[in-house]
Amino acid sequence: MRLSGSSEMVAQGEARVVDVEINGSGEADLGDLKAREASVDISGSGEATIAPTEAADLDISGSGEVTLLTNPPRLTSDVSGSGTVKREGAADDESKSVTVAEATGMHVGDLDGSKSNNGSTWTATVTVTVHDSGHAGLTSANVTGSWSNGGSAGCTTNGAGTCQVSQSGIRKNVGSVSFSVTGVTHSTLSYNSADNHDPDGDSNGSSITVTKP
Ligand SMILES: [Ca+2]
Repeated sequence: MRLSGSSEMVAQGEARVVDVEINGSGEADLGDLKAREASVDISGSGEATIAPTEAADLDISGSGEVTLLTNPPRLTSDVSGSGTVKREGAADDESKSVTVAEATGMHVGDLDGSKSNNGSTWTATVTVTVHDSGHAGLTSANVTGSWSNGGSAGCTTNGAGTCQVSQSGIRKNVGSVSFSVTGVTHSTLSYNSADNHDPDGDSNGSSITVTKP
């Protein structure tokens, strides 16, 4: 395709080879044209944007500008005058980086409730499991939480990463109580409450309800 004067053209689709010749101040936007090879010849102040996958052959005389959106393995350019070749694709490739979040911290890995009858009252017990980021039971984590019927409770996990809190003396007219974990502390790991989970689904990992026996 040939452009002369100050014409503009935009092309899309697919082509094996695209051959552009611009005389004057024409503009060719072929960034959306899937081509394996592109050949651009600009004389004057023309501008061309190309995105060839395999090869680019650029010939610029004057103040023309070619923007290369891809990073073709074969690139030949002959620039004379103040012409420029911008390699946006190359710049993008160089700045690409992969960020992998480092797995650290801890979270509640399970909450299980149990209850027992004590004559005129009942007792609710919650077993808390604290996991490290690899979901292994974490020892020596200090769990604190609150009961829905008042009061707070805390416990420190054992070698298996579990500990228990319980509330006794609950009146029989109280049908259920909930225990909500309000915090977990550890000497080295920080608490990520967003990771709390419960494998058996009887809680959301942060709060569990125990119904009376
Ligand atoms: Ca559970």
